[in-house]
Amino acid sequence: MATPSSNQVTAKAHTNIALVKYWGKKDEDLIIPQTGSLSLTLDHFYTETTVSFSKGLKTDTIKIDNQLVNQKNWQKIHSFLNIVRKKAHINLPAEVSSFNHVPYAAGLASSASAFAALAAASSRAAGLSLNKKQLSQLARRGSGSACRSIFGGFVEWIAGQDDESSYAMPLKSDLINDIRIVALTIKTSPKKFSSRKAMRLSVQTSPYYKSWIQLVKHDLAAVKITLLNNDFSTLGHISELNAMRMHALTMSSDPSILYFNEATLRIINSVKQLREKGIECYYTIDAGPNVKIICKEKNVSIISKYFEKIFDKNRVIVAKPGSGVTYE
Ligand code: 2P0
Repeated sequence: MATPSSNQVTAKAHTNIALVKYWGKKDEDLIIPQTGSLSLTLDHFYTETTVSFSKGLKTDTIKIDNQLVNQKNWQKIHSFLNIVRKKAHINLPAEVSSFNHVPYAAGLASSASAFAALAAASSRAAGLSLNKKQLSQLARRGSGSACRSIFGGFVEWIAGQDDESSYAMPLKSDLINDIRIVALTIKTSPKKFSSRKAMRLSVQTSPYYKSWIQLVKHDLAAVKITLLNNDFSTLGHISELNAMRMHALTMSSDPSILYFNEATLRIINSVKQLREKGIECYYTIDAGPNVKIICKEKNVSIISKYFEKIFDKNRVIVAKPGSGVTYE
């Protein structure tokens, strides 16, 4: 049995961008996805979280960026901490303080880095000593994409069918040295449909959902081959198509959800124009209007400058591959 501990532990985790997307669960409670997915962890965006368990508290005290969280977020994090307490056989309230270095407007899921950092800090503070696979399984319970942020670089989330068999693992590829993400942050208002709600609607109402399951099997296998062969062009091509097909699911669900806005379409067309000019780049889009451009290091400067002319300079953020979860 783990020893109850009031030791304060701080962990840091980076966010990730999916190249083959996770979109839909087969178990809502355990967060078991319908399909596997594949991502790249990014260096620029991260969450740092400090956790201690203490007899001196009446209930969990949770702050994000120095502010007490609202009831909805408190409940979500409290439920996650209950999983940790159960595993560690402790019954002490926690003090959690988290800082997000993920610009809200970047449209990069802070829930991935947030739950990866919380899983690492809370489990260790509770006296558990989990390996990275176990941390990935635990982070998944907070937010699906968080299981991938335990690891750095390219990461595959193996869908599995239960708590034990659903986890992420790192994938090796020399492409890691050269791949870059240019994130274009074009939107600041909160989205109407959370990913969680939107993916549930897609599973329940999109007539194309069954095809998506087959498609992802194909895309995952194909992307893993591109990683082995250092084939950036095919990796970019598949990532771009996979993103558009995920959006076809949201558009074809009832109610129909369109995450794109005018700026999104403008950037999509710009990426195509850049490609026609011989500057190799591809786009991917998550559950929001922001676009992330996948390119090689040698083209970062020309792509950044191109978009800095259209948007503000501070809306163009260049990210490199990032590391997995670390402790301070
Ligand atoms: C992904 N997204 O693979 C996909 C692509 C957004 C678009 O994972 O319900 O916050 O907490 O498991 O992980 C965002 O969804 O959803 C996401 P939950 P999560 O990155």
